[in-house]
Amino acid sequence: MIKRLGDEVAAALAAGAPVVALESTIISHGLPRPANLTVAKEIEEVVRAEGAVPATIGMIGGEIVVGLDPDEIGRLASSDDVVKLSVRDLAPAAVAGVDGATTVAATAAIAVSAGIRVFATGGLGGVHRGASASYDESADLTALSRLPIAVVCAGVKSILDVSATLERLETLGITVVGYGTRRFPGFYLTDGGFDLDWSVERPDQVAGLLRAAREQGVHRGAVIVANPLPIEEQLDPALHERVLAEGLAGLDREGVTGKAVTPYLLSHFHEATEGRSLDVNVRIILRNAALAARIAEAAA
Ligand code: PSU
Ligand code: MN
Repeated sequence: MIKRLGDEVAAALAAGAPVVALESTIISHGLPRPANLTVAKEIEEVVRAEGAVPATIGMIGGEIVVGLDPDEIGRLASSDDVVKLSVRDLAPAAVAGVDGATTVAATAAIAVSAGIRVFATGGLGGVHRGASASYDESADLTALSRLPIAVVCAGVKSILDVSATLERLETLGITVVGYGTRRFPGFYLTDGGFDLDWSVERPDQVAGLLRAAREQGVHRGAVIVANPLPIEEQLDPALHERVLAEGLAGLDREGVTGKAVTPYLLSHFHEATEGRSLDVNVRIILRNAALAARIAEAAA
């Protein structure tokens, strides 16, 4: 098949029960082994504990799967041959018959095509530092400008140009609401340094916002629900600044470009902080998964 729903996801969608889409690139390219597999399972458990059905999305042997089973998740977590797939890669990857992990862009596009309206991830892709020369801006942004889905994330990683990313989110007409805050979160850091125009306090308000957008029938882009870490759980800002500077210098020195940039910087953080950034990353993902499940329930 070209696209297949897992049994549980198919049943939940047919019944109008809450479903949360989850991406697979964080599993294959965003987190180090073997923590990646443990975390992938924990994310699903958190979604279930909140009463929703998890739909981890990826590609197995060229087939898009919405609701990977545990064996398939294990395959994406442990093989060296998993290809990072954005939206434009999906058709060639199907023809090549590869195993692939979907980015935020591809996961959101597949989720919407399957009728899923809530998605949890760690942090979005965005505008990279130096993008005015390199043009390196994640396809996550343009994809989300066209997709009616709520994306729960902790903002965009501080490895990016956060200010430029916020400008592009505005230009592309992507709604951004802070969850319990009017400050845009900085992924590892609670506060990314910029104000937001809107905030919500409860999951049912996000559900109401999605309903309003549907009933208005005007805005067709995504709603980013920016969920910050509590301040006591953030990465130490001084450590963060030092490790980031080293990572950016490493990119230059080793000539890393294109879709290798995000995985390179993430793994640098995990190594250079001796796992502290990994712990923070995992907390972010689990908190976002729990919130997404509550939103999905309120919207169901
Ligand atoms: N944020 C994370 N970990 C990740 C990513 C984002 O905390 O692994 C992944 C997501 O899948 C996102 C992708 O869609 O990186 C963006 O990559 P690029 O910049 O190449 O578009
Ligand atoms: Mn890129």
